[in-house]
Amino acid sequence: MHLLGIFQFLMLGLSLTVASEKGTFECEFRKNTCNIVSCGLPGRDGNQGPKGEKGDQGRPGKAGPTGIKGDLGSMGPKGPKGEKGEIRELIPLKSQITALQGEMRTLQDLMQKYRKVMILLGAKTVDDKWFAVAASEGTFEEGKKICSQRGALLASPQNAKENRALQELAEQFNRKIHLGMSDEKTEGRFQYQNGQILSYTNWANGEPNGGRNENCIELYTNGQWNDESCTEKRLIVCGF
Ligand code: MAN
Ligand code: CA
Repeated sequence: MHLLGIFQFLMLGLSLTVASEKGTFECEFRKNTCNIVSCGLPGRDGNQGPKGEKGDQGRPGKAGPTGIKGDLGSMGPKGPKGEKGEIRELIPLKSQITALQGEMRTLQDLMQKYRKVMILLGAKTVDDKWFAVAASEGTFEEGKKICSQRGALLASPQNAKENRALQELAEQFNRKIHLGMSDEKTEGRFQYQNGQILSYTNWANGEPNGGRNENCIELYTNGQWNDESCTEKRLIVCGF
């Protein structure tokens, strides 16, 4: 009984020592080494807490594939009025035109001189046609040959203007001219060398009157025509 008393005394001392540690040790003890005897069974889990706040925005994802082309947009509004064109760009063009005009005048003067010399030599221009004296005399056949050798045809006036030019040559040389038309193929049916019927005539009064004896045409110095013999020798004028 004496030993039991000593043991109880020691246990009481130990209890008092533990209690004097301001409870700190006891709390630590309970936290770390809690057991059935000193703390009891753990309680049930608590209820689910309230929903948390919305998180921060995540990083943007990768770019998606290229989309299909959109429709054409509507026309935009009218733009502002442009500035006045650059007149300076026209300056070189103007000087070029002036230079060309000068060259044209020179050429025109030159043409005038050629025309005068040609007339002197027995040539005349009518629009785009040229007439030139090729021989002082020759028959119809000789005349056709001479002109053909020069790449031309015996003169065949096809309008009053051309006829007037030939008349001037006849006057200048004071000779009648063999024209390039005849009715050798068909009597009374005068035609050009290419076979076409005459589109212009300038017969003198009463002409043609020679029938089968006069199948060619001569041009008088007054410009009128007479049917005459193809073998007569006349001034030969070629048409180019
Ligand atoms: C006169 C006229 C013409 C005729 C010639 C022939 O001038 O009768 O019609 O062609 O003579 O030389
Ligand atoms: Ca005649």
